[in-house]
Amino acid sequence: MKKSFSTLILLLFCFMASAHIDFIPQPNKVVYGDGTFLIEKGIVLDASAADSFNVGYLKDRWSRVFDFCLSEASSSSNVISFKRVAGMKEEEYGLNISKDGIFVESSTRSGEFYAIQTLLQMLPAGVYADVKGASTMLLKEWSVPFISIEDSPRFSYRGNMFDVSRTFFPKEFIIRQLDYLAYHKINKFHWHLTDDNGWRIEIKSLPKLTKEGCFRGEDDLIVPSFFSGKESYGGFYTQEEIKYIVKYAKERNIEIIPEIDLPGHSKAFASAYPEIICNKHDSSVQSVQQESGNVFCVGKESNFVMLEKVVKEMSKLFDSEYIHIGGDEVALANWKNCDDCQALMKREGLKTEKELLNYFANRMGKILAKYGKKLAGWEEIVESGDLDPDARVYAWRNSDLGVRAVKRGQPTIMQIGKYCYFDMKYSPIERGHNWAGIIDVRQAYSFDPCKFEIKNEAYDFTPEEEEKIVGLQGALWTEMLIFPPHFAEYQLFPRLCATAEIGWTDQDKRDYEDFEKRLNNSHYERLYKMGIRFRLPYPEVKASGNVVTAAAPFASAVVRYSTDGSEPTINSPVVCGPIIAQKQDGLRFATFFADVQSISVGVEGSVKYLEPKVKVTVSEGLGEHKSHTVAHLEDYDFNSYYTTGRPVKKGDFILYAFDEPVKCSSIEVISTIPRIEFYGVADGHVEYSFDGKEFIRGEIFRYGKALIKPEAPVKAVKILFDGKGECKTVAIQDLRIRE
Ligand code: TNX
Repeated sequence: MKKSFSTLILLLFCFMASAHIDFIPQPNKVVYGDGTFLIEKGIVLDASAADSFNVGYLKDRWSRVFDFCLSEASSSSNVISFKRVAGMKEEEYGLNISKDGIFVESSTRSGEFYAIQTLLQMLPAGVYADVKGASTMLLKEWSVPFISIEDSPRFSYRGNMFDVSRTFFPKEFIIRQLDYLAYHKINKFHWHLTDDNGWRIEIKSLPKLTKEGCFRGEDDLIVPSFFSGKESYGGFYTQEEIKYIVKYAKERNIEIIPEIDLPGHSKAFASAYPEIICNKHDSSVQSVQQESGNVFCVGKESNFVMLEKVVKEMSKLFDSEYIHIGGDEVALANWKNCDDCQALMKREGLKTEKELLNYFANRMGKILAKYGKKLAGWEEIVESGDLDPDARVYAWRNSDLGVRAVKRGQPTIMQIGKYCYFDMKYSPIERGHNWAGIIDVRQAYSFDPCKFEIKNEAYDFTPEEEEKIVGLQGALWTEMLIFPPHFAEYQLFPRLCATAEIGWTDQDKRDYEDFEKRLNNSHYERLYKMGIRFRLPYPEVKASGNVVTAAAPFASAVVRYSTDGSEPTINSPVVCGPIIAQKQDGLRFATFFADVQSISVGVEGSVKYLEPKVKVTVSEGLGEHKSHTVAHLEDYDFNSYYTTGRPVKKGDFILYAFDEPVKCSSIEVISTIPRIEFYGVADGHVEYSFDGKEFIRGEIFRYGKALIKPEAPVKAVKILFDGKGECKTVAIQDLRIRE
């Protein structure tokens, strides 16, 4: 008995000693040695050659977990040593742990910084905590395995694109985001600073941009959008804030590439300075996002004078080589109708409006060059016409255009929709867009920026072409992120962890199953300590007769459940085995990792909605879209829906009259198109009636939804519009009526 106990201890010790670290991103060469080094009081930091920011950074993180500080001294044992050596590349480092301590080598401060990041992943996850010792008792010791790491990244560009126009994120949020990127060795932050729904960067010589172009609301020049509400919504970064953010990023080896989205996506600019659009303006010409009057006229020289002012100020604020000028989704018909644009095309010998877009990009390139910056833009800028060989192209829609940019010899960043768009849904039942497909973590991870298919055939780049692929980035567009708080983090993590590994780790060393294991075993906990409200997979729920099981997606997560149809919370009971339930429609299950939770799911098919006969009418003139007619509201097919024929006005209504009063516990009234939160009721409420004559006022719509809990059988339901909302057509789904 005694013997087997000591064998167990020995086994445990061996296991611990050889325990592998769940690094993300995986370093490119890792060799484990035999043994461990014990970090304890007395260890010193020998870092006289190291960058002083890096030293302070390490000490600061250290203080989150250890109850002794790292004092500096030169030493060859019991040490964390940083040495600068010649001949290593930018971002490259070596990290060796032996009985004498932890030894880092690099030629650059960036290599040093990434050695620190790798080291942090070998320490308890508490190193990422905001507050010292907040969630962990401070430790007296910690052992790390003997290890030898030689590491450098696959791509020099490993990025995150972040849209702060559709949803505004204040400075503090951006700072945190930069920390998260640094922890993942992501080194580029593509800051999408302007779009139709708000201009977010202070330009002193064009003050109206942030006086008027950065707020949207009922009384503002820009109309509300994406459920931003009647009140003024918005904000901007002052030049002082931008300088602070750029410096903060740089210290963490992150370069910020600012984007001003031109010449389309410019409604915010045009709201402040309406003179920028073409003189002959046809408001029926709309961009894909249903905006009209959001395109700069290329024929007006005065526009380039204005844009030069913007570039001039920006070039002083950002230290990046490139400034991104957009170029995507321009409603070209604006230029077709414009005499000035047409005259310019004639003068320049341009045959199509696409060529005019290329001309615009090249003009911007010249302005940028004057201020020491290079041109970057979305793939459209190289669709018709040449660019300066240095101009950087960001491919986004599909592989063909990425390949085309590379073949033209442009340095290219791959942000290919079906892998890199983190505003897409993780699964069909979660929130987000789906135009580029459903992107679960596996799909995001499966991307190889140097391997493409064109028309289902593999396209092999030549080595020279491959050189042009500078890297990749994960993109967060933020149309659907105004609620709830932290939803940006849900959409980004853990998908951005996949981006980090694609960018850093050689293709032949990447494996999804292994990545998932590292994520589950260690990295979720790190994300948790960082304070990120990440996305967790929901539980797998199965029912067989009256036996229901719900499995957590990985070992350190649990499933909690409720029985009354409500959302499970941290206080809900944990599922510990099969649940016996005759009636299953009230069961809801969610995965929990500490207090971070997944979406909840029920037993499939257990909720049956009532389908009483109903007649739907709408107020005079509200009309209907030709494919989404009023009749769709009467068929209880939750995939079909009704869309108004014009934008709504105060006083418009939609009336559902049941043939017979309906006895029910609740009625969910849902606007927006099914499964995507667009075209919702932004300013309205519901009413319901027991006799079809007298109506009782119910909830107002919040984020496109309202719930009725009637006290008696319901004869009629009415949706009433209290204002013009977002000045767009509105989509309504069938009522969901519960027994
Ligand atoms: C396309 S990607 C856009 C964005 C949208 C996004 C939504 C690109 C250059 N343009 O304006 O926000 O789709 O997924």
